[in-house]
Amino acid sequence: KLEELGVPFKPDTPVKPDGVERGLVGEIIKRFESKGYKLVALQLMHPTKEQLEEHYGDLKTKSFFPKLVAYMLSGPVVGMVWEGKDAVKTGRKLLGETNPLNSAPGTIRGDFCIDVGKNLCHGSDAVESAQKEIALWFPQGVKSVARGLDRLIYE
Ligand code: FUP
Repeated sequence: KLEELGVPFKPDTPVKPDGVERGLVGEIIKRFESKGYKLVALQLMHPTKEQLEEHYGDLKTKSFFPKLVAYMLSGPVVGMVWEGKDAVKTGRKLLGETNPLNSAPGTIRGDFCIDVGKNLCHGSDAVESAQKEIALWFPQGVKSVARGLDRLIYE
């Protein structure tokens, strides 16, 4: 298991269309780098409707789902995979709460947005979802940099 190997990681589509449009990609990367995480994959992407329906599959029945998909299709996103100690849980702390109005100043959402429907970034909510999301957004695989492990962590 990856966790037993000490390879915790965090993936996804971290920077959403408004973050790219507003020029906040560098700021978001900087916060993860400054905290001490290692960037192991980075890609500007134009997500398809099918990818988004899979990514947000558990939200399909929610009233905001069509708006969410339309927002995510409104421009390119920047997918990233970050690696390091407790990256999933701590990464979500760096992002802030889903609703930016509940996000503390000092978090990405707390500092840069006010609208739940435009909350700048995504972070996987568990290691298991991270693995699924890495497979979805980085089907080519992602190479780990931790502990000199020279291998693909997801193929
Ligand atoms: P998160 O785990 O923080 O990404 O939050 P969710 O999986 O609950 O929601 C995914 C996305 O749906 C959020 F980033 C924003 C959107 N959303 C809304 O637009 N309205 C809501 O009431 C809740 C979520």
